[in-house]
Amino acid sequence: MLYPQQNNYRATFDLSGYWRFKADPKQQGHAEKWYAKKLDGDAHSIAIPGSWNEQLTEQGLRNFVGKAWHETTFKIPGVVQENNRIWIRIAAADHAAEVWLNGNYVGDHYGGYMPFGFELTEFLNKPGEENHLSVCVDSTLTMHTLPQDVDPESEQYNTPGYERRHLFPATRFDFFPYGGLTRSVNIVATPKEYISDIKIESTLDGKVRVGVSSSIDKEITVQILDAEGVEVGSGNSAGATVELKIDHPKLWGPSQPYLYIARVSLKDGDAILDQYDEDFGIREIKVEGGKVLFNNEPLFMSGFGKHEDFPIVGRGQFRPAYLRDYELMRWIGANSYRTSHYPYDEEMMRLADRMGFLVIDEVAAVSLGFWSNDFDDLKPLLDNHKKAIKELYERDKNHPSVISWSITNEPNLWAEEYYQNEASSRYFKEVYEYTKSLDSSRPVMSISMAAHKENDVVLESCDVIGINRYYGWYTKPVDLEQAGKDLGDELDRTFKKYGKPIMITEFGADTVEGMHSTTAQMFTEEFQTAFTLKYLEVMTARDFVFGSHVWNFADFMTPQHFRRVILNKKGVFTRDRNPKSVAFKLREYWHDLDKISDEHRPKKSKPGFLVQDVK
Ligand code: GCB
Repeated sequence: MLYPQQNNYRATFDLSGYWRFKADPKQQGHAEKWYAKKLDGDAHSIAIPGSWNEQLTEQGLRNFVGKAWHETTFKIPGVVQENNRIWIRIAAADHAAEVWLNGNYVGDHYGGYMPFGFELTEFLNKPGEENHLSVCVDSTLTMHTLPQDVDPESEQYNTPGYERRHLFPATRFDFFPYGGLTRSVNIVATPKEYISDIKIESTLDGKVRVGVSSSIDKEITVQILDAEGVEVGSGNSAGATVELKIDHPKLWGPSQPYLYIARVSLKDGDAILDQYDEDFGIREIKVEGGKVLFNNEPLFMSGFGKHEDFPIVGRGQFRPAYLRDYELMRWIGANSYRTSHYPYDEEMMRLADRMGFLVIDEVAAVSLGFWSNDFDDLKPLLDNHKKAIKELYERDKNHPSVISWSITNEPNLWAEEYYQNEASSRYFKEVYEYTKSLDSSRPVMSISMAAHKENDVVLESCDVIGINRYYGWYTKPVDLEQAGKDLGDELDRTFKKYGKPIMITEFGADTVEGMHSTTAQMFTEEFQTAFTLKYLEVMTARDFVFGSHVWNFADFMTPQHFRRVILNKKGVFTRDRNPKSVAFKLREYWHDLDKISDEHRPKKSKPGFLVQDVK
């Protein structure tokens, strides 16, 4: 469903605010029809968008994984309701949602981090009257979902390599399993006949192809407006595709994130039935001769793996923090980041388009484990994996900032015995080919963990390779000379084997701000700096390495575990976004690095104008 937009033909209302909330650990809600009337008993207020774990910690919900009911009421003005279709659009429910309006079942959606919507028109009360909206969100995960998890009581839970029971709450991944309605909820009014999707493809010479889906086959017109609102191209078609040309197009890139608007109208004769403005940028990313080229220049990516994780908010929409994170990335000289390990809020993508950041867009296939050598057994997971990729593609296809799809992060992290075999190899080939069939214009990335090195089956299925490595931290700790050597040797072997450009998508050391030492001492700020600089030295010496993303941008919440001090502390910034010492070194390094073309750098931050900035 298109991002909510208000214009002469469409209206949208944001349902953000304090809703009512009731956890359902005994799963009574459906039988007792909690959706049909106002929640009673143990109901609390909850701010939406937001996850329940951080807001309702003192109500015993800190570690709650399961079903919880959310409700609110709203009214729609008669002028809006009378001649339109009315929809609900939920930008994300982690991880499953069922929706009722005025006691009527409206629909459900499985899969977190993704927008979905349903038509409400037939279930609405009379214009101006109150409507009761109820959403049951379930944060439970299984072996077949993305992200994947297992029932802690099942046999699959414990593998010889690792006891997942050690994590609390139990997860297969290293980030907190927040649940809830984590992003915006909107009511959207569209005309009876409406535009349902827009796909924009362009080439550097200014050719633009706009594909439009709509509720009715009528004439489509497209007007292209430049950043000043001046028309620079137009076209129309009786079918669903309009092709046109912009003369002397301005390209989109980090140094000049130039956006055009495609104004799409659905017409009946002279009458406009519906209209929608979609932003797009003209740019090209391709892999050629072992290099990644962005607008025909070699690309070097500086930046981070991130998380959507903030104090108080947990994993919930937080617009000021999104902006601040981009400002900090600009300050430090980063031109890119990865949405590790799940799709981020579309507000982040929209801002990346405007601020000129390059994004590796990752689906929530994190630390996948396989439980069989038989490919057919993996099909339920494969179906959900493809569905998640399709939904991510549908949502983010027109963002110029999105330059690559990451289809998985570190499969086989838990060292299950069923992995380096034909079933998993075929699994990833299918995922890769499916992604390419949706979008051949962006390179597909697969990201591997250390165990299988250059022989990891997942590396067969990608255009560019991502490797996460922790030599000097998890393996042979402290010895950074050896770490540099091991990393360099592995990089050389991997490039020799595949000839594909490689990026180090993670490397980092947990660091407690304020810890210092004159000798190499894990957890100190000096060690984080030395570790980071060693990795950068090894990578920048190799032309086939097209980027380095430090793990992580900021400290983040994760399940309790003997390896973590509440947070994963590998942040270059603290959880509340203050720099650790390494931030200043990275800043110098990336600003001086001539491998990064000026065209591929977002605009620099301005120095403070009241007092001088800290160097
Ligand atoms: C990894 C994972 C990431 C973890 C990180 C760590 O390889 O991809 O999710 O947080 O290591 O800090 O251990």
